[in-house]
Amino acid sequence: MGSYDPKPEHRFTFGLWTVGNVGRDPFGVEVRAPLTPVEIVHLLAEVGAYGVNLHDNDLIPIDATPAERDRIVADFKRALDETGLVVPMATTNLFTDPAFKDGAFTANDPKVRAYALHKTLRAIDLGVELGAKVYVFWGGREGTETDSSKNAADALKRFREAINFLCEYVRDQGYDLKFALEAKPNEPRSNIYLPTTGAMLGFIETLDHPEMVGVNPEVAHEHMAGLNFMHAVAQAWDAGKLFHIDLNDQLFGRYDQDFRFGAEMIKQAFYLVKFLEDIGYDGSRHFDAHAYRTEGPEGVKDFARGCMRTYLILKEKAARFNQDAEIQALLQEIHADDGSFAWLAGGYDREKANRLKAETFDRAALGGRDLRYERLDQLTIELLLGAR
Ligand code: GCO
Ligand code: MN
Ligand code: MN
Repeated sequence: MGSYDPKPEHRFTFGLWTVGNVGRDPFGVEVRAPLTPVEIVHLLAEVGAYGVNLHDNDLIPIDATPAERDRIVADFKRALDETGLVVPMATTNLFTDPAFKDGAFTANDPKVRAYALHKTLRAIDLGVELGAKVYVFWGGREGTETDSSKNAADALKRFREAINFLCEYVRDQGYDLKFALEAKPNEPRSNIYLPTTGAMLGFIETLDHPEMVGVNPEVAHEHMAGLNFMHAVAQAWDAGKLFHIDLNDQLFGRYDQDFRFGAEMIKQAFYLVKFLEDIGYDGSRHFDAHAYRTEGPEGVKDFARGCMRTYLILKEKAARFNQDAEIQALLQEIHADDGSFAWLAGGYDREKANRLKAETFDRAALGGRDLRYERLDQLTIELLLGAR
């Protein structure tokens, strides 16, 4: 058994807004005292994180003067130097201020759209100044309650124009920065545009610089839509677009929970970690979650340590799965191939099509094969439960 101690090479990161969450919800006020960004950096260093991510306004209040901004950034950089923490990702808060109540890049008011671009240009500068290499776009309010208010195709066009503009800005500045689009189906809007990672992947191909833009899939967001998160991640990886990932947990059909990674759907979390480790994903493992509202300062640390520890335990389980003789023998049997159709590989040609049409298939034999997936799944469960 491993030590499960987080190390920099594990690339565990947290947002300022995650461990800094004060426990406000639609029904209740804050239950925890706010921490300053500098305090959060020290907390994350204490629990063993590698990096800290931020929205512009997690660090700099929206109404700060230029002098206040410079002092805050200097203090923050000093805390990073003292602790060795890095800032791999940055993003823009385009959802808290009432100016964004109808969205940001897709808002009906052109002045709001211009303000959203203005705010994002400045936030990109800040992110780059702090060393970020990935810039996330989560369109929390890019949507509708009533579809009478906005044409959905116009909204997509506006969103595309904004991302194109920002890509050109990054190129013009010579920044080493990639964009990662984060989908969410609802909350805080009733309907958010581009609601799933798959939708984002389709949208990216319509941009002027698709090579600069990937996705930031989040466990909770795909679960809110009742989808298999690992499958979404696999599609993003297959497309070369897995630029970042938001880890947390969420039951299907509930409110936006943002629970500790692996807190609820442990089997799904296992397949996800196994996938990321098997493919050698080398980006941040970012926890976009927060402690239960019942917790105080110690509970917040329990939460943060728990996210990383569960990831590492599941990583060890994935290695055991890959080494388990019985599981591997079953998989070999399941994936057995007598090579009789090897000639079909390598794409289409007319001769292959004709040969295939002339083949006869023993459907009874195909359907009669026992697949042993029950046994395989039970072995997986026993491995997860520590019984093997
Ligand atoms: C949410 C989102 C956000 C974003 C964050 C970074 O459900 O609120 O997951 O936490 O990830 O704004 O873009
Ligand atoms: Mn979320
Ligand atoms: Mn997120």
